[in-house]
Amino acid sequence: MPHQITATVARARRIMLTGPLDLDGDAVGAIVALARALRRRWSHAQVQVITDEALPARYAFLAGDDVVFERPEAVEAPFDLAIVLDGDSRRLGQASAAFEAATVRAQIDHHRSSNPEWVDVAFLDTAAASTTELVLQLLDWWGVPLDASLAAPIFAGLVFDTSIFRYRLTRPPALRAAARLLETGIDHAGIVEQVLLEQSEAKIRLRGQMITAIQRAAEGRLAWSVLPPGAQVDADVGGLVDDLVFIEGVAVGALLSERPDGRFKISLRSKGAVDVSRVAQAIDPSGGGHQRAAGVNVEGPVDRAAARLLAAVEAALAPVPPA
Ligand SMILES: [Mn+2]
Repeated sequence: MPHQITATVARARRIMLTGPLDLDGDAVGAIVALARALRRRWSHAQVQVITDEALPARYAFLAGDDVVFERPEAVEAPFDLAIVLDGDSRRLGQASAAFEAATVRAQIDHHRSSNPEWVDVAFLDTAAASTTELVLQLLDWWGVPLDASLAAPIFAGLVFDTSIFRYRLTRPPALRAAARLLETGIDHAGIVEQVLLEQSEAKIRLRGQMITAIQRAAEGRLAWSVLPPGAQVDADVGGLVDDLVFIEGVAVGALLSERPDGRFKISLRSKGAVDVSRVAQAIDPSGGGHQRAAGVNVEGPVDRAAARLLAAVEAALAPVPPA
């Protein structure tokens, strides 16, 4: 609840903000907006952003010079409070030690798979379109005036997670929030271009390879593909899987890509009939996400990863036997 996290924040002097592996537009936007808001509301607080990976270049314009994403080596002493935004505390990579060492551990998130029992203080709302929407609620709760430096990262998270207000989790509060954000004068079209539309040539070519390698399974209701080895290193693969689920007759789209550590990331999308956050967890308990968008990392080789994917999707698509 907002009042619980507010009381926790007000008591803390040294605060760590972090996000899960594979930082996306919502995680970065939420971290940046919250860091700025905390410094304005509680000027005595020292806010440090600690993440496993460096800030992805695509989002550098959101962070500016004032919000620095530091690696876990930069941590000198335990924090009074550590807050994970937009994901669960078990996916922090090397930032995990600093998170766990904090006196109080908190989470602000909208994922269905998050469990408030994993942290001391949780502000979770699965109805929120983005974690940045929850950060906006906190700003209002704290009386921090909304300006363009706060509105831009909040808007970035909102457009990233709704894919520019297309997904079903776009509800009236998200659109009302968007109107308020635009009233601050942010360059909303520019943010959409930088966060979502602009892509590297490598990614466009990768999309071609993914499309060429499409396979169908589960009586055609699953469309899946595998990216060539090393693709994750060469190009940001986020969003490619969307192309697979919007093939006619397909219920679930899945994309396998090899991670730098040799494991495979399985990205899942659903048109709605299948809850892919459950499919992800059926593949491996570490998986999770949303009903229509989820993911899980599994061991290779690729044939074994694909077999686990196909088994889980076929089970999810199987008709329920009559009672
Ligand atoms: Mn999110």
